[in-house]
Amino acid sequence: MVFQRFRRATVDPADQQKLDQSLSKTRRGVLGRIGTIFQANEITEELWEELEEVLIMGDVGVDTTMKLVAATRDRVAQAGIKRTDEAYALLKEEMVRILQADAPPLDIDNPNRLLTVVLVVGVNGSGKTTSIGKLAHYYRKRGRRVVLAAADTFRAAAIDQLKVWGERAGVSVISHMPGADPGAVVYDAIRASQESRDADILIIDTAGRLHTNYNLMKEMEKIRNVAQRQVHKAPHEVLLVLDATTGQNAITQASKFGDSVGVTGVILTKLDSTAKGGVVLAIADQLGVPVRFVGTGEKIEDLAEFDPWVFVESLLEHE
Ligand SMILES: Nc1nc2c(ncn2[C@@H]2O[C@H](COP(=O)(O)OP(=O)(O)O)[C@@H](O)[C@H]2O)c(=O)[nH]1
Ligand SMILES: [Mg+2]
Repeated sequence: MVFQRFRRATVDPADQQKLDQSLSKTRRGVLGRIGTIFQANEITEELWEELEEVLIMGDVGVDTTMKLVAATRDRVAQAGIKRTDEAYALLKEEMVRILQADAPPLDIDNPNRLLTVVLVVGVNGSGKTTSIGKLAHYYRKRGRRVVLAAADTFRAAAIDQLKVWGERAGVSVISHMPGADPGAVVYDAIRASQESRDADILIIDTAGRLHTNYNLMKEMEKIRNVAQRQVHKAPHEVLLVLDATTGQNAITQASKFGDSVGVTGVILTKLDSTAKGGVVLAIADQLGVPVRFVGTGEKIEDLAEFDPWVFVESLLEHE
């Protein structure tokens, strides 16, 4: 049995390379030992225990590790597999499955829709604004017309920061004064996208923290509602930005947003500066939504489309 070296045709080779490079720290960390574990001569109880230990230390998390190892062991037993290389191939397949390889494509490329609305949420410092700048550049390069909405009105600096990214990416930014109602910003941004600016993707930046007596989730719901009233089925994607360097805390961050904002996908940032890349598996598994993009650095082009096969191959099959 050979691991399928299948890659989705849609993934840009440049993206594959960026994803691969951003995993170098993770590869050099504990997860890099998985290959060695499977170089053993036979499949023993110790092999599975060692695998569990390495996965947990590699930020895959206890629950996801248990699930992954149990699924692999079951398949090994059912198929009567005796060779470690064959068991290794099954582990990779199970990893790809956990990474939601069968998820439908990102709902941003629908040619029949006039305006696609993407809401970006996450805690402060996770990399929302930076990722939005990168996304604007990414889609613009692909011939799309992008507009950004500065709905993080909590801090003046946040609005300015988005404007800087808008300039870099060559797209317009719709903003109000600091402290303005984010719903009103979104309302204006949608109108501007539909009318004068003739855009086909609107990406909304949001706050990660508010005054203590104000509910962030309520605000997100309000933004959702404004979008929904103006554009059929908007927001079409709600992307949660998570910081990979926080490891398992990323899961806790995510649970704060919970179901209330209806997250449809994850942008995992700072994969380049952490050995905790194993958290990708925990995120996809625990949140039940696919990782769509990864941040691979601080520059505008440092964004890669996430692909489960490329991830697993890069993590485990590197020469
Ligand atoms: N190395 C690295 N740094 C990143 C990445 N994404 C964001 N950052 C940095 O993370 C910090 C916070 O980003 P920002 O976009 O302001 O986060 P926000 O508060 O969620 O909007 C900035 O210093 C960014 O340069 C990434 O993919 N890799
Ligand atoms: Mg920001």
